[in-house]
Amino acid sequence: PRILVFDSGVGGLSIVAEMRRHLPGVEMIFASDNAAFPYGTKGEAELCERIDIILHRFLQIAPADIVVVGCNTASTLALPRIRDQFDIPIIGVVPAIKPAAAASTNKVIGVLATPATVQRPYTQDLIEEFAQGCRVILQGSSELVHLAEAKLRGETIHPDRLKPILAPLFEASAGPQLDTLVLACTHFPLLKEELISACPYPVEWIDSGEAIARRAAYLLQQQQLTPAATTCGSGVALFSRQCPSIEQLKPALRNFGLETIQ
Ligand code: DGN
Repeated sequence: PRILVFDSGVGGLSIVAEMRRHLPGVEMIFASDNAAFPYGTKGEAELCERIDIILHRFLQIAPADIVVVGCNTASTLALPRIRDQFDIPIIGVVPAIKPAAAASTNKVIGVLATPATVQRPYTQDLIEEFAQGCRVILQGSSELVHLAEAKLRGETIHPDRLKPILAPLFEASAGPQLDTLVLACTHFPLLKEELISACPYPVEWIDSGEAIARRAAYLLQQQQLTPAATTCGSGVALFSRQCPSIEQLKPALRNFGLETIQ
């Protein structure tokens, strides 16, 4: 079986990593719309139009059994219309607010995402539906997306660079402290070590990766596409634009088991 994970940048790789861990025998296609990076700052109409065009193109090159929209910014906006257009299962990655609300002892959670995701009605609906009785502190950052991209191109990211981004989540206020943080952008788990070091005290970190891999496993089983349990599946990275910085990404892509780069 073959799963295509789609994002505008390297964020989709955090999802590829979870797929590799849970479904080692599956062939992975990482499809990056790097020509339109970053999605987090695009207008809604422009983004919807772009996703329609590029997903069709990627699926023409690499037909897949399942598509994962490995981007919270795109999923919280365009999932219904993507599902309308394709007759294969589409898995969206959306903020893991429900498990975070359940895990939080103090009932104070933080959501770290792109500025677009924190503003989406979809995110507000998740909070209303699943975080009743919780204080939810939202923080949008595009800079973290760029820092994750830089890290995967080989740059060292000092945790001090992340401290000002995290600071608003931990600003003192009356009442209990934040104890759970949702990584609601697929780029951010790629910076988890640095984020842990930059945090003023230990918190519980929650992202959507594992749940997405479990959902994919279930859907494959339903289609009776069981991956070989022992063999290691191959991997391909597709880019919508060829550019020199892909060279810098190659070592990281290989670490995610993506050997062929097109
Ligand atoms: N990785 C995307 C997300 O999960 O929202 C953000 C990528 C971007 O283009 N900003």
